[in-house]
Amino acid sequence: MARPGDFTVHAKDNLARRGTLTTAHGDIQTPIFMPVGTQGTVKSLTPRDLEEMEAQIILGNTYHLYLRPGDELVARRGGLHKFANWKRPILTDSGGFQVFSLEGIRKLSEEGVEFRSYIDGSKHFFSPEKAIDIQRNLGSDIMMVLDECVGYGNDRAYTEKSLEMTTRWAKRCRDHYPKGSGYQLMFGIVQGGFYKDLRDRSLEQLRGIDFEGFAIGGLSVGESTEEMYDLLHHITPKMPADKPRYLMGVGTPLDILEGVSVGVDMFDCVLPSRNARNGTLFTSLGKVNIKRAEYAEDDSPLDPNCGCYTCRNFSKAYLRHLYMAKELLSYRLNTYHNLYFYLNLMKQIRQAIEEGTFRELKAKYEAAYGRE
Ligand code: PRF
Ligand code: ZN
Repeated sequence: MARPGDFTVHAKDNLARRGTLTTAHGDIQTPIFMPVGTQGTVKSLTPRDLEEMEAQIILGNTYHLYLRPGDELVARRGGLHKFANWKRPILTDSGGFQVFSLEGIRKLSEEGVEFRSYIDGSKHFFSPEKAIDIQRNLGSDIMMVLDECVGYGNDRAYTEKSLEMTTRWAKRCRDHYPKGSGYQLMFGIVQGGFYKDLRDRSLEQLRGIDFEGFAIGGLSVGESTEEMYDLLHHITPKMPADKPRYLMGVGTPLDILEGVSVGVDMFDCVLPSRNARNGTLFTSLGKVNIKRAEYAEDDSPLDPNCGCYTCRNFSKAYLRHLYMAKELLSYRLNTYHNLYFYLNLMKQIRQAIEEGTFRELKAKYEAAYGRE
């Protein structure tokens, strides 16, 4: 019987891996994309929708759920799975990104980070231990350590100091919840900005701490695609081969294919759901901006090759109308399609790795999406 934290790689196609990660709420087939449910909901969708499109795991945010409705309130309701009626795995981000990117930080110290609520401006403090306590109250299957996501353009001295602190914080998180304390897994996060030797150092330090998986943080923070790919190619193959690798907050369909090609197993990003609400839709033939006038009387489906509820039942003309009228159904149908598209991309990726045809699949999407 597999136990939470077990990770098996079944097949490889060059560096791309096809694996299974076991959690307390079921197995995850990798490579996988995790829809983002920041506030305990993937915006506009029900758990039934997500199950129907075969979402295997969703993401929740420590930062948001701590501020509202409060992690203790969620714990009293039996945890996030029960509260949100989501029975499959959940990964929670630590707040390390939201605190640093969304709001004015008050004070960053060895002890932790003081920040102001984006809701009412009140002061709060996250230590590494506090970030874990909150994630224990939420009851996620995978907890992330508290890290500092270093923004693009920081100098070497700052980045070096920051990564050393992120390592100490990672150690404190693991010490606060040693391996085997419960069903929840804990992933470390590699930082180090765009300095390859600092990334190496971050990875070496984290490797010495017993995590069930490793994430790459601090990418997609304003750098060019070339810089991101260069770093991904450098660091991913060096990460422990027997543990899942998670690229945080990335990305476009091409970014995901690039990540998989160097050995990434897990992804999350707001792109498909956020773009859906802006009317930008991902299709097998490339991006479609549904608000364009050319679709006003277009009776064809959004994507002729898509089997989702939206594409099977509605025309581009109707989707454009809903968008222009700002109807609630626009958000829902568009989100359903975009997430279905991403999950279907991952399914194709898993199959291609098993069949040894990943290169061909990647080339096909590069043709449809063009390399920027
Ligand atoms: N750290 C954490 N969450 C994240 C990131 C990070 O660096 C990123 C960077 N793209 C997205 N989400 N904790
Ligand atoms: Zn569709």
